[in-house]
Amino acid sequence: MTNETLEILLAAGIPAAIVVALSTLLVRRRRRSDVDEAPTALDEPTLAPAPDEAPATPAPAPVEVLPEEAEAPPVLEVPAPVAGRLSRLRDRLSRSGSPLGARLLAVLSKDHLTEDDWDELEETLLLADVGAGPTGELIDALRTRVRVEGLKDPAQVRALLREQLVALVDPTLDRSLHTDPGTAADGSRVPAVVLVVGVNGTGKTTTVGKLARVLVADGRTVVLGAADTFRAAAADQLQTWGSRVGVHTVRSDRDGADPAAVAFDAVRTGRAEGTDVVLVDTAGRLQNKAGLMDELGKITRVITREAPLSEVLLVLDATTGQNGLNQARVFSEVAGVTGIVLTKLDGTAKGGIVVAVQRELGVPVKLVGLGEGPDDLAPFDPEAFVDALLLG
Ligand SMILES: Nc1nc2c(ncn2[C@@H]2O[C@H](COP(=O)(O)OP(=O)(O)O)[C@@H](O)[C@H]2O)c(=O)[nH]1
Ligand SMILES: [Mg+2]
Repeated sequence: MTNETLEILLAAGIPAAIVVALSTLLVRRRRRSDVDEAPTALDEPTLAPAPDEAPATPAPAPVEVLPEEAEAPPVLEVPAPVAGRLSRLRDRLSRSGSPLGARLLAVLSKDHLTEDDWDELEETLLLADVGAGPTGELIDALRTRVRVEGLKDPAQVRALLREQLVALVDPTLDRSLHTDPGTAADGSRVPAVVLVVGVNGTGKTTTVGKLARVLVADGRTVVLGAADTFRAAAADQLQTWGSRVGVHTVRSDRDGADPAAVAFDAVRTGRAEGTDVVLVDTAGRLQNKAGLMDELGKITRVITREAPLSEVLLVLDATTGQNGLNQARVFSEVAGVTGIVLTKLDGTAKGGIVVAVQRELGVPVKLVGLGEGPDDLAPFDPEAFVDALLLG
């Protein structure tokens, strides 16, 4: 029950006690509908309406009298802590073939490095999607250091390679995710708004779901916006993620609704409810640049009428290499990307894409996807990443 309704009822002479009783009852009913709608597994999306669309009258009561516990809020999952998640990458990389770092180390550990060895190092870096420019820089730096200092024991080789790879990934970039609520022009509090964009299938919805969990674990309140209105299944998928951690999804009840309208609704809901963060999931149809520009442009325009955008995260599938980079370029030109989420890093031995994409777009990788599990999203950290590449 909103304050406005409360005022109207009070003005109509309805005693405050009755109003309060009524609103308590409504809150209870809403909780009950949450319980009923909570799906049990990821692959069992619910078609039930979002809690806010729940009918004012509850469904007919079951014959059996529900025990008192049925009134309790749904059992929510407790997301795993975020710290240390990137270390899981090590195991996953070792499962996906010989990782970049191990191959580099094998060559560098030779007693005497020939020109062929340097060529092999260069080739290894290029094959791992590091990109021509950064590869050249790394080879030059390594050659200089090897010439000046010589390389004696394996620990020294490893330390040198680690240092050079960390420098290449660039530890100076600001990788923090901006999710603090802000202030509107009129001085009122507005939620942080995170818009998630990228090509279809890269892992946007999954990332929004995982990110919601991270934020909830951090004590934030979150609203999800299902602005991929192309398929109802997309909104179901998002809603399922949200409901597992008690997060509400704003969605449209029909396919093909205006994504900008849903995004706007989500942000307005977040603002009205005093939510900390609104995460907006989008469709990734890359029909053509003009169409994409129209759609994303409209979404950003309507969102910023309610609250400024805190982050525009571009989701990129690490397994798609150069092709992914080309797509990323289009999105970054259209959407003003502030951070990259590199997904499916568990499925590739080519960690070099981190370097290439940052150089290409001039935007830091902020998060990485390490698997399909609900807590397989980690904040990106150059040192932990390089350590995973070097397997120890
Ligand atoms: N292995 C792996 N799979 C992922 C990761 N992120 C997403 N996926 C999978 O990629 C597929 C597409 O994800 P989805 O979020 O629906 O992509 P969207 O179309 O961009 O929203 C799903 O099967 C996800 O489980 C990841 O980090 N690792
Ligand atoms: Mg999706």
